[in-house]
Amino acid sequence: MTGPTPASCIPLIIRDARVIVTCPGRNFVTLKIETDQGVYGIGDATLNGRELSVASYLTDHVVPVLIGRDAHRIEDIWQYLYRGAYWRRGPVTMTAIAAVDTALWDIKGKAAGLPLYQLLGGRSREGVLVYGHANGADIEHTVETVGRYREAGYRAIRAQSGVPGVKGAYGVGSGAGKIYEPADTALPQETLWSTPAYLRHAPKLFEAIRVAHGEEIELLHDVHHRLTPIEAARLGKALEEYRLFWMEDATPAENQEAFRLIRQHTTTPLAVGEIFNSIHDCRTLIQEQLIDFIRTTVVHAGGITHLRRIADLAGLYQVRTGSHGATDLSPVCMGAALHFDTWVPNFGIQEYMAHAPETDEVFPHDYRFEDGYLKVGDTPGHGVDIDESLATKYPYNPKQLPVARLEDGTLWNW
Ligand code: CS2
Ligand code: MG
Repeated sequence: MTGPTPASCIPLIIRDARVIVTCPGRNFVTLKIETDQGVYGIGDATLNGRELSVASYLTDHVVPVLIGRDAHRIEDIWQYLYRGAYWRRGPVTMTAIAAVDTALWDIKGKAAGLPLYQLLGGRSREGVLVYGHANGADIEHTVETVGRYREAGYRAIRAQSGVPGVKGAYGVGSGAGKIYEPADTALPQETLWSTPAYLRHAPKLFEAIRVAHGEEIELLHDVHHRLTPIEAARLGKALEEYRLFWMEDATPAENQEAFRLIRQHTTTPLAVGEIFNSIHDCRTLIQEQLIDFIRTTVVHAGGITHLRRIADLAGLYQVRTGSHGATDLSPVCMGAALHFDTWVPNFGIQEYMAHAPETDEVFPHDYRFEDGYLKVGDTPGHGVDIDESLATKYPYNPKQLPVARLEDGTLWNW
């Protein structure tokens, strides 16, 4: 039986794609894809501190092969950019692919008149549980900041505090929405790290938070790759009585097997994955159930199309999602992530740091915070746009992520 082709199946030919680099508070790279029917989509392509590499990868190598293709063919275009490039994986390539993929899902949603979560399989929950960042110069300050997040309605809070004697320890910087890692300096800032001081300090921080705020609030902590596996095991054990929701990036995870050792020693839940860009980075971690939460995100792990594959693998092993959502991921990534989170069956939690007001103005969006949850709107696509003329008012401003050194000068994991 044949009949007229439904409007939503008519090919949407890509006639233009361009990269927009802007710095409304911090640097963001956005890909905008336009079709011959006037429908357009946008995708986040921001790789903090390496922004221009992705911009060039897109402009020089991806945009030329997109023109003339049917924007509806998301899977085929994904495979074309991944397999077709021969050089697979890596943060630059996968961020570029993610930007295309996110923009194409946005276009498909707009063409169908449906919000993205509907295309993925519909709503699995009413709201997306998020955690905010309580950073403090010392324990007292962090305890106070946790209180402010509770008052604002957060049900889950990540707590970090300065470590006595360790100047510039990770995660302790300026307030909400501000840039807290990159600096305007020509060379990266050199920060100090002392594992013994940190290991003495961290359990005291969580003891003080539980005493002040009770048992109900969910607490998270980011170790930011700073420990060896046996040190991570020790910290996990020491934190067990404070019942963390998770301990994040306890040790670098290039060697996935390292987590076997941590896992043997502690029941503190483990989260990993913000710097992963492919399912192969987390295969062992997931299949051996060495982690509880996988933190890969839309922008750095190949877009919705690839993130879905990672989440499905994780689901087989009761590993839940917990996507990265720091302010260096643009509102475009956040919007797409929230649609994903609204659908994904094995959802865990979503990281959320409010963006600076000027960022929100450049990227108008329809998601909103309510009572500890983020909620997506029903705008077709992912619900985030870019104000291109406003974006031009904030030119690119090169910034550097810091590095860390031990007290004797040895370069360490940041
Ligand atoms: C962090 C990030 O949010 C997190 O968990 O680890 O802030 C990370 O340092 C930045 O996103 C790096 O770009
Ligand atoms: Mg982290």
